[in-house]
Amino acid sequence: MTRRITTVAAVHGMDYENIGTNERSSAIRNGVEFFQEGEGYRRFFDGELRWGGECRGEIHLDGRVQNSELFVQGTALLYEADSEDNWDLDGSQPLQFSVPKGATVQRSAHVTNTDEDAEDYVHWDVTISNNIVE
Ligand SMILES: [Ca+2]
Ligand SMILES: [Ca+2]
Ligand SMILES: [Ca+2]
Repeated sequence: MTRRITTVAAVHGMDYENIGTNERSSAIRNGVEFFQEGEGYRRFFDGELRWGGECRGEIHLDGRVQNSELFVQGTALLYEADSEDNWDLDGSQPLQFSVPKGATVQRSAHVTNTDEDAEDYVHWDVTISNNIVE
């Protein structure tokens, strides 16, 4: 049986500034993906927020369906340096949870800049629904 996996991710972030006002941004990201029973883990959602000239938040979710339940493994990342395209990883948080058949589950990830003395963060509220395709 095919499952339809619907993801809605609300994201907001803060870019700390030594001088002047901290820079904030927010967005909503959506995704729909289909899984067959027993497939191996594969990517079903990528989300990104770039803001403030220095920050990029990312979230990556992989899943597999077993007995109609969706098992999710993922990671939320915060990159911060002198451009939004930087690869200076300053924080990460793993995600692991499951979404029973017919259910909607919400999980949050709050990633702070743990590498430097800064107050940058990115926050994700992810809502995933696992429905049968009729
Ligand atoms: Ca900054
Ligand atoms: Ca900035
Ligand atoms: Ca940095």
